[in-house]
Amino acid sequence: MQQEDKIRELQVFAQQIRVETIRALATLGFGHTGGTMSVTEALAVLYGGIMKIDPQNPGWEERDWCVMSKGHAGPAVYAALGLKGFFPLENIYTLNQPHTDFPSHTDRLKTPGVDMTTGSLGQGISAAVGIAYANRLDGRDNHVFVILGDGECDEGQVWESAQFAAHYGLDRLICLVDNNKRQLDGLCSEVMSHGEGIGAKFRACGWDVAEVRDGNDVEQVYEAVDRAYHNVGKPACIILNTVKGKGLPLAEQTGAHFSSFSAEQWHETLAFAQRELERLTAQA
Ligand SMILES: Cc1ncc(C[n+]2csc(CCOP(=O)(O)OP(=O)(O)O)c2C)c(N)n1
Repeated sequence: MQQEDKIRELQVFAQQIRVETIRALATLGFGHTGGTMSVTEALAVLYGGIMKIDPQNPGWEERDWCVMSKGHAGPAVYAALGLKGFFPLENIYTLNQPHTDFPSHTDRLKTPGVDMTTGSLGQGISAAVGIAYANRLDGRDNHVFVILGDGECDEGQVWESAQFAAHYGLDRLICLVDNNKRQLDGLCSEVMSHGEGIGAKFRACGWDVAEVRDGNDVEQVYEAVDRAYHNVGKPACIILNTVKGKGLPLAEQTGAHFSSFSAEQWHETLAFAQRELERLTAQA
C-alpha cells in the first residue's frame, strides 16, 4: 500500500476510535473526555499501522505490547481493540457498568488485548520497562509501547523506570508522551512544571527523544513511531504535542479532564464526530 493511502486509512481509523469512544462514554453520560480524545491518533498509529498483533490471539507471545500508563484513557483503548476485532465492538458500550469487562481504567485480567492493568499513575511505565527487560531475557525481539500523560510525569516512579530502561539499553521500548499540557485540575505548568521539558528529562536519563509538533496529526505521529521502531541501543521517547479533548468541542474548548454532559450534548457531540468521520472516509 502507498504511504499516502496508509495515512488516509489511519486518519479514518483514528476518527473511528474517537466516535466509538464518545459512544461508550455517552452510555454513562460522563467520563474522561480530555485524555481519551488527545490520544486517539497515537492509538490509531500503534494498533492500525505499527504493532504486530493478533486479535484472535491476544496473548500471542511474539506480539508487540502496549501499556496505557494513563489508565483513565481506557475507553479509547477499548474502542481501538474493538475496532480491530479483539471482541465484539458493542461490548464496549457496557463501559464501567456492573460486571463489565470494560472498566473505566484498563485491566489486563478483564479485557482481551489489554496488556497491563493501570490507573495508578506512574506504574504503567514501570511495568512496561519490566516487560521489555523480560522479553529480552527470553530472547524475544517484540516491541513494548507505553503511553504516558504529561501530568503523570510528575510521578517520581516514571524517572526511576526511565533510568532503568536507559541503563539496560532497552531499545525495544518506545514511550509516547501525550503532552496535552493539562492534567486533572489545571495546566501542568501551574501544577508542577518540568523545567526544561519532559523530553529534556528523558534525554538526560539517556533516551533518544523526538518531538512531534502536532500529536493529533496521524502522518507526523506515524513517521516518528516508525523511526523509533528501528532505534538501536537506547529506548525511545516521542513527545506528542496534543490537544486535550481534541475533536470533542465541548471538552476541547475548556480543556476539561472529565465531563458530564446532558443527553442532548452527547447527541450533538457524537453527530459532530460522525460528520468528521464521513468527511475523512470520503477522502480515503
Ligand atoms: C498515583 C496517582 N495519583 C493521582 C491520580 C489521580 N489522577 C487521575 S488522572 C490525573 C491527571 C493526569 O494527567 P495527565 O497524565 O496529564 O493525563 P491526561 O491529561 O492525558 O488525561 C490524576 C492526578 C492517579 N490516578 N494516580
